[in-house]
Amino acid sequence: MSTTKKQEKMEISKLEIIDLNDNSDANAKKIVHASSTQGFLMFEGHGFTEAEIDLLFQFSHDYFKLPLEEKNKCVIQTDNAGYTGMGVENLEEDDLDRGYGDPKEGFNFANFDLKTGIPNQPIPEFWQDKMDIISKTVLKLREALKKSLRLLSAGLEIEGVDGIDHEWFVERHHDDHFSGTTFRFLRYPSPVNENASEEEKDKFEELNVAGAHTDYGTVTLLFQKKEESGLQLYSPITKKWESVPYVPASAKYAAQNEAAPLIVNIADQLCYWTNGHLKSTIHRVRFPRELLDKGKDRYSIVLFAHPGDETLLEPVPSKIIKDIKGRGASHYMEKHGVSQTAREHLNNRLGSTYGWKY
Ligand SMILES: O=C(O)CCC(=O)C(=O)O
Ligand SMILES: [Fe+2]
Repeated sequence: MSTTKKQEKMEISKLEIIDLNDNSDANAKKIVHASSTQGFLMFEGHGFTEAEIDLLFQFSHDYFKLPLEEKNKCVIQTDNAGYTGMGVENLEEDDLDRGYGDPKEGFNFANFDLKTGIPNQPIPEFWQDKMDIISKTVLKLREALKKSLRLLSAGLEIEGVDGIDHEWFVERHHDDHFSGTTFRFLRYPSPVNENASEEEKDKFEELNVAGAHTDYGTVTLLFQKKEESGLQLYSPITKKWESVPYVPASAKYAAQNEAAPLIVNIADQLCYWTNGHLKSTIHRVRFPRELLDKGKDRYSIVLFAHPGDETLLEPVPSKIIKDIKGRGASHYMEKHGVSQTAREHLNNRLGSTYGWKY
């Protein structure tokens, strides 16, 4: 492609950074504002050190290097647990029938006992001596999740018996329930080698290695490496694609040896549950030029949080939400006289005909 035809430089998204340890009303309003406008944000105060995150990425590098035959021993099952090979999953929601998948591979841990963080699935030999670290990581990500859910409950002013019910969302993401919660390692092989021509790299800069989609659960928490950006969101504010930047830890958290903020997005169930007030923002992955120039692969690690399977996705008891009619959980309730459970919503997700995303 000639340089004249080259895409204009993509905007870098400005994402709100939420301190998970700040329980002030102002911070609660801030998280709701970010979630109801951009739908993408960042969390600091998550408690992960760089060394902990590096170790997870090291596991990922080593796992994906295994022969395909080995990885296919625990291939993905209908319960969403296991190995997904190259091209198996197509996230491109506007083109689900295109007949080929995203050029990436992944490994999902799922069916968690959330009290212990232990997944109920066949565990590949490679992961067996690492399961303690996987479980601890999942539990720690869940702690961050719960802090954010308390802030969201406060910011949405969820009505309890005596005042705001800070635990409303947490109780519905309880450790005692089975849920769609999934912890996923992803590898996107570089589509070119470092010696490829500039034209070829131009072309691959426009290739979606994860197709444009929204996530299915409530909140998604993601580790993206500094030198491996590539996540892009379709901003509900600017109606343009923007890239998710790398932001280093703030002085406060750097002093506590905490790694960079987690990248977070609101997903479909929380959007639905809040009648579209919180935005399940469309996103995709494209290789950044710096990575194509090096011919290096991209890795990411993601926790998809879901409520307990039997949780009723009834309209959230908040004045802010109840005033929104004809959408999401309220719309479903008006139409059917009952609410869907989180599991039903998840299972219906792809066949859904809501006709709206925001
Ligand atoms: O790899 C990433 O950065 C994002 C992956 C993603 O959006 C997904 O798997 O749902
Ligand atoms: Fe996603």
